[in-house]
Amino acid sequence: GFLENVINHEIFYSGKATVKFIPDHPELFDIGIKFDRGTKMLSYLADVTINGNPDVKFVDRSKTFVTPKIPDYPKFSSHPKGSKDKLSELGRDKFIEWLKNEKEIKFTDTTFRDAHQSLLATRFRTHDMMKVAEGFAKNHPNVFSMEVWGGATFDVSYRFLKEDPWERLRKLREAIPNILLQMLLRGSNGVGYKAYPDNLIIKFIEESAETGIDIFRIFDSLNWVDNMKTSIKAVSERTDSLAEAAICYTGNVLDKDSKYNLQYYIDMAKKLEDCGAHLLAIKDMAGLLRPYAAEELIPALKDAVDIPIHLHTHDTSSIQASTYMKSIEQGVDVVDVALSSMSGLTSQPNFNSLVAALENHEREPDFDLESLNAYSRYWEEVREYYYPFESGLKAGTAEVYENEIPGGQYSNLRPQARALGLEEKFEKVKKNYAEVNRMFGNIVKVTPSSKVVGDMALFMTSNNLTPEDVMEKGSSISFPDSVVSFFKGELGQPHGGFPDKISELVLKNEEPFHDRPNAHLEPIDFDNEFKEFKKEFDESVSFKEFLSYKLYPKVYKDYYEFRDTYGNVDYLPSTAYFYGMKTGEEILVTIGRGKTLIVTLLYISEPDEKGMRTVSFELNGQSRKILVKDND
Ligand code: 3PY
Ligand code: ZN
Repeated sequence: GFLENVINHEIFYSGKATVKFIPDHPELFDIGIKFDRGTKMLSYLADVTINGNPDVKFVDRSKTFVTPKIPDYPKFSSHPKGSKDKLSELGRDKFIEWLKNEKEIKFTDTTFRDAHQSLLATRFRTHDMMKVAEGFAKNHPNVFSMEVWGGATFDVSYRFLKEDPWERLRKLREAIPNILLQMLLRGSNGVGYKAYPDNLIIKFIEESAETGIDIFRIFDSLNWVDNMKTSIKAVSERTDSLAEAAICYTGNVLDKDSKYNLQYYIDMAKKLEDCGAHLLAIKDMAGLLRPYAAEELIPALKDAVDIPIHLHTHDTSSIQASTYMKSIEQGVDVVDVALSSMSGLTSQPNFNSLVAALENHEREPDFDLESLNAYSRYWEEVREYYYPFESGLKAGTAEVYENEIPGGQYSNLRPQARALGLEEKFEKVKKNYAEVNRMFGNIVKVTPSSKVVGDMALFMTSNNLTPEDVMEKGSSISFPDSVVSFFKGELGQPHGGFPDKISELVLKNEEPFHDRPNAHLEPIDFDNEFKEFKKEFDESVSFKEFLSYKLYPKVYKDYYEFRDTYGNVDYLPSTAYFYGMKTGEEILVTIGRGKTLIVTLLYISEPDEKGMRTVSFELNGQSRKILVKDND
């Protein structure tokens, strides 16, 4: 309001304001005044320096950071040709033929998506990716694809990083024009945790392809193919991108009594091929595909379908590199890996080490290991910025065969447990996770079905409930929302159906449905709703942002308000974004081509009687002062 306009006004703060200051400056009365970019940015820096970033629950004051070294690359020469060029040249069908005929094993690098989703609760910022994106693409054009988008990155960008994920994709596409960019799409659940109207999913796919996605990895959290068809069809009919349909792997395919046996995977693979998938993915989200199981599964699937096979796993057990070796021997076409320093444990197997392990192998890939190691070192140093988000898992664990917790969920489950005061009972939470899975009929567990199981496990742990308690007293238990929604059929139908008794206990008198959840949702009236959206926000918001709003109304609105107050924080270095600045510290903020701001934090005053502190900066040589309330 008025007072803020006065105190933040340059003239007022420079001490040059005279009695004529207010009458001479009518804009001070414009309480809707939009501060300029610089002031907004300084307001953010002042606020995060004084009050911290609300997303950072613990700050280690003794922590120091080194400046990550960006590997050299040819800045002025064009990108060498890569898989993206190949796809453009050959078109989809011939590209697929080419891939199947390649002897060399292909690698998808997940460093920009699943690796940090699974190790650091999805917190990597675009800023840190952009420093190496172009160089990596130029130095490593042999990468088959880079998984850079989708999964949890979409909402986490808005929610915690205050970044526009579309902008991330646009920038990455620009920096990486030669390598296929890949995203993870949760079928009818889009990049969300529930079903959305079909026409929203279709539009989302179109816009994603237009912004830069070449491969859509599409899965359903219950392996229910009906939930995947709309997406596969949309990719194949409305874009030039590749539809990679995924089978989520669960249990142990060697266990002949399991309902997820070899025949189950063969049948599903055939169905997906019939839907028009260009590639088949085996999505082993918890890292349960054991080496000798892969040795059976891969050739069986190669026999069953004609499309290339792309294998994805998480190294939670620490043995998954051997699963890859077995799979490579059995003719798998592509495997997912992450650069060394972002690999292992709940992330993907180690890219660099696999390259070394395959030296002189008949399927040896062609990578410069020294250069890969340099990129790994970059991420090793950058990873330090994200220390509050480390999962705490220190070594591989065979417990995962019992609890089957997906890698991406693991790094989130502990903070969730902590937030509920259950950190001491984390062992119990994991045990309950397995109990809930049994109670619910042994379902596929991956976002969002994994969230249902996780919510129930946390619920049982905090209420000290055993499975027997739940079965006995269930009629008087009010189950978590996600659990009720699951039993209603809102995520789709699990293989083998819902177990009767627990369904009745959860649903009480509600009727479940058995058809597609999306069939129960009103299609979106894009013309009218987009108009209304612009009215509510402002005329300049894009259609893509409207889609974001339809996927995550509250998250988008919060992000919009944040941006309105603080402007674009993407430009800030991650240290400043998460921890603010130290007195005397200078940072460079590049806000556009050739446009760099130099910001120095000069001093912070003691709080006045109202708790307000004055934070003094120098911005490109000019002194600027920001008043912030100290919330302590
Ligand atoms: C996601 O859906 O975000 C996943 O990574 C599932 O494995
Ligand atoms: Zn994964």
